[in-house]
Amino acid sequence: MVENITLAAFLMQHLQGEDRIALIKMLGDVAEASKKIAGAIDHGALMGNMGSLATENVQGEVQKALDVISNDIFIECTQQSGYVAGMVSEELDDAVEIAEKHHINGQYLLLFDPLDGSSNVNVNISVGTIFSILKSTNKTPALADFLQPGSAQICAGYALYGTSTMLVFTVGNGVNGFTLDADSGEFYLTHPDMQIAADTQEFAINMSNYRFWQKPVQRYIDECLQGEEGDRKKNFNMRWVASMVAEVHRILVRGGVFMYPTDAKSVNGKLRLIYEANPMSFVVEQAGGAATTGLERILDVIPTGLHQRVPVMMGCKSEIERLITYHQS
Ligand code: AHM
Ligand code: MG
Repeated sequence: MVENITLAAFLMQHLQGEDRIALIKMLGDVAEASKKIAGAIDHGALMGNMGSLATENVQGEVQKALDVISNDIFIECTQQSGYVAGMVSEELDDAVEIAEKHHINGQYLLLFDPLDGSSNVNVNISVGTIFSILKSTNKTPALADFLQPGSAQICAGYALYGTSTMLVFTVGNGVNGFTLDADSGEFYLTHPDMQIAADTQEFAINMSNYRFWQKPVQRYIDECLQGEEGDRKKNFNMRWVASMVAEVHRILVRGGVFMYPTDAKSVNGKLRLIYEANPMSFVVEQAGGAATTGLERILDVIPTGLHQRVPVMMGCKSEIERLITYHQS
């Protein structure tokens, strides 16, 4: 074990301020949900978890898709903390209201994508859960309470179901990563104070969309591909996992940039603002990186809908600054 500090001990020692007790409880619940989702993913086809909704397995039982199972697990584990007043999930059209009697201790909002990159499940490649915590001014949160800019988040992070299960989050003073010890069921601090490298030679983008991108993104990628012979005077490597959580985690560990920009097919990009782009942008900025739509800081975008999409470019700060310059010129 790199550091023998459990998640629970870390939270007790490091969290400060008026939200301390609420965050200890809510992050504990998110960790519990992540463990259970990891278990459902691990069992995969053995549990009949791989099918799509309303299909039957060989025993004639109705199968549930893993993203629906993950959504149910996340809600079940987090709704009864006494702190959560409302939730938004990628899997549900409308916000989930929590009755006032169930959040006697606070008015926090939990926004999440229970299983990001879920197209990877059937091919046994990494997926994740993304979450964001906001404060509500209303005891019974209205739509407007959920539509706060990402800069209002008090906590955000992700669980990565990869070669090991990890929980990575920020409460606004840096980023820390915890690895699940499957034997004890405890998360341990393994990646303290994660920082994105200041320099990189790696990018992540779905290259098959090249012809649909706008000029600034084409220019950036062209220059990466020209390598040593081009203006950048260095060779670049490329990765594409098709799981934002896995891409951002790789960037936190070994640097790089991740992009899902606007394109001619999807003019607002593909990723959702309030439960995908915002939490990941908060984490990336807290690790010394940057996150932009190309035209504005993602955390400054004022949301207009629960499932609104946004163009995303995030990671190594100097590369993001370069992309912003290309978009401005
Ligand atoms: P999802 O929330 O439906 O899983 O979609 C989001 C995912 C991201 O994790 C990933 O970056 C992107 O979609 C992959 O898109 P593509 O299929 O174009 O490669
Ligand atoms: Mg998603």
